[in-house]
Amino acid sequence: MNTPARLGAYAAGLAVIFVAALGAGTALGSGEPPRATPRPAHGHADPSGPTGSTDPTGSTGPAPGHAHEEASEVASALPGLQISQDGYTLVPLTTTLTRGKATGFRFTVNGPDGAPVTRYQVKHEKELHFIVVSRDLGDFWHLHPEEAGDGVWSVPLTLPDAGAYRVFADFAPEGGPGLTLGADLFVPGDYRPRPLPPVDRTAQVDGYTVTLAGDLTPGQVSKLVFTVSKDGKPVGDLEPYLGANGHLVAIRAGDLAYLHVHPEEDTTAAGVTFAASAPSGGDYRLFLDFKHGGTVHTAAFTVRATDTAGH
Ligand SMILES: [Cu+2]
Repeated sequence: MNTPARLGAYAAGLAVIFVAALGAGTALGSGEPPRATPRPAHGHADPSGPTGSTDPTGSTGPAPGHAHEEASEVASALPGLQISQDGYTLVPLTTTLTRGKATGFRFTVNGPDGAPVTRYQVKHEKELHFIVVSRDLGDFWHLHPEEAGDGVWSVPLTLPDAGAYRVFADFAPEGGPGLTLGADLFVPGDYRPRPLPPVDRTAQVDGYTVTLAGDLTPGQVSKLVFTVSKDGKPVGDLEPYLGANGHLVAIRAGDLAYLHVHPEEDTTAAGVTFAASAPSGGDYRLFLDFKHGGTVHTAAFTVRATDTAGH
């Protein structure tokens, strides 16, 4: 193998860990081969997973027309860090918003031919998932823009504070790879970044208490189990949201690498289980969306991935 090819293979290997780990959770011991776009073994649970989006495998290998860029191939192993990948580019029509002002935020995803993509695969009930976080990870929104035609996506967006924000478009074009592309937005004003909240296994949101069991371990798949309770009792009737009992996005502190995680099948009525790993040690902010009482709630946790495996 020449050097670029080896780098590509290395990246693909990383990608496998990432996908198996953070992907839909099936991969525990499945020994799936790396090039599993579209989704591996995960059968019906959600063949669609925007996990597809965390699935860089389609891109890290010798994707046509990209094999010459070994550096970008390696970088593409971590979703969300790039504004353009595999010929697809996220194009915000605005990047500066006014603090506190409702905006019809619009963007396109331009394809290899330079034109906006108009045809997408449905993943987790949607063609495109749009995540917005403040770069200090203090704010999080999981939105579903509408494609108004001509490939222009639009979503109401109000950014409450000055600062820098990261947006992620998580999608798979028809016939193309699952991708998560990221771009920065800015809100002028007096910026007061907040420190990352401390590591905590319990989160309070809207009167619910959500507890987390399990650890994020670099390079190793393990289970994260979230249990939702209210007034001291487990909530026994979580409602389906995006085709599952819950939806988890994990973002690495420091560079906002993006992991879109989906539940395992041993999810129970009061909780949700995910199979997860981390691409590295360090702190991650986990945002769990769950639906109850007809409303989607988001519980957020800071989790530290530490390498306990001695490698
Ligand atoms: Cu979504």
